[in-house]
Parts: sequence; C-alpha cells; structure tokens
Amino acid sequence: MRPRHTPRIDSRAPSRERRAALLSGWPTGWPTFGHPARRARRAALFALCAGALACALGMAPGATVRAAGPLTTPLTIRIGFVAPLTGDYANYGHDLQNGVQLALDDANAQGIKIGEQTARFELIAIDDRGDPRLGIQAAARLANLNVAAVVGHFNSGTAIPASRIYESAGIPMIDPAATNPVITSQGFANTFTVIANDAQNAGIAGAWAVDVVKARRIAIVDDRTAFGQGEADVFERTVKEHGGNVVARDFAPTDAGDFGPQLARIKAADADLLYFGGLARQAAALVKQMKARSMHTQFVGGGGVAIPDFVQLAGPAGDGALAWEYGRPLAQLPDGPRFAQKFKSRFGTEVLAYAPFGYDATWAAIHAMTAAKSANPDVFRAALKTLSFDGVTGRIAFDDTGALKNGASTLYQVKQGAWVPVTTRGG
Ligand code: ABU
Repeated sequence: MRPRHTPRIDSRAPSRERRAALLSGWPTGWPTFGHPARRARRAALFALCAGALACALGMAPGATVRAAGPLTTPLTIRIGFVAPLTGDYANYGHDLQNGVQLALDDANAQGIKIGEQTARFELIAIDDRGDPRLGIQAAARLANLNVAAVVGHFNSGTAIPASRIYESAGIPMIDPAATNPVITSQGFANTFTVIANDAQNAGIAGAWAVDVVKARRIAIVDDRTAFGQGEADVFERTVKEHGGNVVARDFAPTDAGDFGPQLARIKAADADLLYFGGLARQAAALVKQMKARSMHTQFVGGGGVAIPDFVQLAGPAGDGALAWEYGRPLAQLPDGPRFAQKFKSRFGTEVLAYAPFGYDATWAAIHAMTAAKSANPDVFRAALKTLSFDGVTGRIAFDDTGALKNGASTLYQVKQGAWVPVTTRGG
C-alpha cells in the first residue's frame, strides 16, 4: 500500500480538552472551579445561553461563537467526516478525506460568506475502520459535537446505520462514496448522495453482461458486506430480468484470502463471466487465484475495484479485468484535470478513487449554507434539496429521496497495467 502524505487520524479534530469542553458547553481555556455538581449546572447554563445567543444570531448548531464581538468575527463551522483511516480500506478513506479537506481549504481561501459573516470551515475527521459498530459511535460523537453537516461515510455498512443517527440529530449527511441504494430509500430528510448508487451501477453491469457481452454462464461472488452483497444482488436480479443464466452464486467474507472452494465451483460450472461484489484488495486476490487455476472466465468488478491498487496487487493476473465504476473518468470532466493537478500538488499523491466526490459533497454543504445564509441545518436543509451546481464530478442535484440525479457509470479495463475507460452510461 502506498504511503499517504496526510495525517492518519483525527488530524483536524479538537483536542481532548476542547472536545470535553464542547460536549459540556464550557469554553476551552476557561478555568474550572467549584464543586463538580455546581460546575455541571454552570456548564448547562452556559450551553443554554450560548445556544440562545447562537439562535439570536441565526447560527447553526455546528457553528461556534468564538467570542462576543461584531458580526465580522469569523464564523467557525465544523464539518464532520467519517471513513476508514486505518485497516484494509484506509487508502480509500485517506483519498476521500483529502478531497473533503481540499474543498474546505478552497472555501476558506475564498472567504466564503454565510450571511454577513465570513465562514471558517473546520474538519472533524473520525476513523471508523469500515466497522459498523465504530461507524455508529462516530456518528453519535459528531451528533454530540453538533457539526453542521457530515461528509461520509465510505462504507455502505456504516453509512446505513449512521444515517439513522444523523436523521434523529437533524444533521445532513452527504455521502460521497457509499452506494447501497438503501441509504437514500429510508425516507430521511437529512440523507444525500453525490455518487450514483448500486441500483444503477450494478444494474447497468447486469444488463450489459447479458445484452452486450452475451455471457451465457454467469457466476457471482460477493464479500458479504452491505455494499458487496447489495451490488451482487442487483446484478443477479438484472441478469435474470434480461434472460441471463446465473450458474453460480457464492460469497467470501472480506477477510478471506483463499477463494479456492468458490473458484472450484465456478470452474466446475464452466462460467464464462464472473461478477465480483467487493473492493479492490479482494478482487486482486480473486483474479490471481483465477489465473493460478488457468481459468478463462472474464472477471468483472463492481464499484471500488477500478483503482491503481488492484493493478499493483494483481500484477499480470489483472490484465484484461473489467470493472464498472461510478461517474465519468476524471480526465474527461471539464474540471477534472485541474482538480487532479491541484490534489497532487496539495497532498503529493494522485487521486485514488472518490476524492472528487468528497470535494463535491463538501461543496454541496457549503453552497447550501451560502444560499440559505445560515449554517443551521434546519435552515440550509431546504437549500440542499433544491441545490444544483456543476461540481468536479458533474452536475450535483438531488431527487426527492436525496439521491444524486443523473449519475453516470463507466466501464474500465486493465490494459498494459492501467485502468482504461471503455464506455460510459447515464449521466
Ligand atoms: N461504493 C463503493 C464502496 C463503498 C461502499 O459502498 O461500501
């Protein structure tokens, strides 16, 4: 795995002391004195007064009053971010965090105004390791910190339960990477996605496998995550709707390194196409083991596979692999090359996967606050719902459920050690 040049975890999070102060409502740096019970009552009173003052100023729960003073005092707005920053998915998480940070850097450099006040955006990043249990804890922490909005999570398996917490707290979650369609089908007012979902991506892949590739014997393997299983289910359903023949449906948990039993069944079923629902690391292990068994079955990945890590991990076994990925190729987008260059000079690394979606999700929150002249979610939520702007990844606008309107999907193939776009659908 390539080293990242970004801090690993919670780089922009408040210090322990400041977090405790934020949670108690007592300002950082102010002396604590007196009996703990009296201190707690004072803190509660302070929180009440600060809340009342914030309301009087038309400020958000996520906005911090720095000090009493004129309205020209910068308005600090905290944006939450949750993704795996350690563990097997950390490379996706760092890439995404860098996209979010770049958007906040740009907004801070532009001196964005929310109403009369210049906004100062702060990132509070939390590592959930892609673990639903940690994802829920992270969401609860961000809700306690009263962030104005959350950009995240990366994994569908953490995004789905976390979305319920943000909904209860009234905090908009703008997801740049998690793609299980359940995320925006729960009837929530605070859930948005700036990336095409797997009903689209895996649906397109299923129809293409039958109608274009004309695969006759299709096998499917998934990683048993909410994401991988979800996209494999959509793929299978669509293949069958199009009259295709599924000869094997199997799975391997995300920590499985050995696909021997699954590949033995797929080889015995004489499959001509294998669709994999899961991420790049496992996909690379799968194609290596297919090659070791001299299998000639065409490998097709779903989302999250067409990244350089797949090519590095798979080596020559990756040649010819196909994968359907969300959105259009960055190089073909009007602002794509400029974004890629800016990203490289800021972080010293290339865009890996979803950084541009992280950038657009963050700007969706900022544009909505600017339009509403408020960082209070109760005020700017309406602006999010009617938002429409040209982001790096394309036009960002949401349907009634909060899902991205007109998302695109692109098929890539590994040719001479690099992913090359083949065709784009939708968008
Ligand atoms: N959508 C790509 C991988 C992340 C997820 O949805 O779990």
